[in-house]
Amino acid sequence: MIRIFHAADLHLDSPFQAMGRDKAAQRRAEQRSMLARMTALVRDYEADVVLLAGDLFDADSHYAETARLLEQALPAMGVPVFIAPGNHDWYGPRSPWARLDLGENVHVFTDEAVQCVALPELHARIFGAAFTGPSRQPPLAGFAADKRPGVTDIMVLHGEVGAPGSSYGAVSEADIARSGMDYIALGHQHTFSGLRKSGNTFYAWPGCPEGRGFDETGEKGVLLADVGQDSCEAKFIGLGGRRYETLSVDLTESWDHAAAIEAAVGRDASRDIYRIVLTGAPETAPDLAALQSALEGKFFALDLRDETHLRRDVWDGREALSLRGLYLVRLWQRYEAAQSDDERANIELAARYGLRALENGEEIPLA
Ligand SMILES: [Mn+2]
Repeated sequence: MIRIFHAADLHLDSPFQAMGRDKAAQRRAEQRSMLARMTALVRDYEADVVLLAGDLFDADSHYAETARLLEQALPAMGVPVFIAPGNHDWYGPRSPWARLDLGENVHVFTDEAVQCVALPELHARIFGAAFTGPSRQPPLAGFAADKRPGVTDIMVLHGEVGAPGSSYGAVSEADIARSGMDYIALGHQHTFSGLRKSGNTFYAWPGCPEGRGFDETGEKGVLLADVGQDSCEAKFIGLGGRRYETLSVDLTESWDHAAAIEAAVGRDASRDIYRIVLTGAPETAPDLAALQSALEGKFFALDLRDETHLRRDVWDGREALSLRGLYLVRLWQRYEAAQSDDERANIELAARYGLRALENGEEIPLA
């Protein structure tokens, strides 16, 4: 039985453009701190081998701090570490992988073809391949290992499963079944796959160990897999980083919009990054600026979106002989003539902003 620590898609030094400069720098520092947490986990769980399945860097340039921490963290793991460069951190003579001083225990696969490293003390072989450019041909096309009795075969690979024709190293279930591997440690897709099996080969991808955007929501982490010949037990371990979450909150019945949002979140989100979409037909339009400041401190970052609709009765005042009435009459005519829901929603938005401008005597900036 071999105990594997399997992580992928760290995307260190991501730009975090949506956050503003200070928070983006803070997020990059937090990404770097994942390395020390991973080293601690490798040691705590007494892993035999570490497999890092590509896209450790977000791009081919990186900050000096990141290189230094990687050069410390990987040797400190104290066991063999295998890296299969991906489409974001592909191997080339001038890539970070060729420049870093990673230590004796670290093996970086540098070839597009599958290579093999024997670990006789573990009765195991570690196979792997690299991206050597931003895309690549299917890495396992036609590949089958020559099996040896009593030897556990494990592979680390960056590639896309279930997407025939993908230029990111397409891997099919038939490729996996034919490979002869006992376990394939994959990377590329950012959501944990669960433990899967094709033929006699177990495989999984852990997803990214920390979210970086609203397409990477929920708990993120790494995998610990105990692999034998014909057996595999895998455990997902959350790394405890900041979480991205998206949530929609219906304000139809709500008078206190901030309270409604807090109730819908229902947990301490002060470390996390939320996108909250406001929906429904509230009596009064949500005031995004006021909500943003009322909720400051409840989230690490909050992205509020207003998709509420005006109540029909807001149109009622259009009969009155007033500026408000005249304004609503004009918009109502356009609302009735509108051809699509999108158009109607835009006209409702115009009504809402217009009414608030008329009532408050000042312009409301459009979000
Ligand atoms: Mn990738």
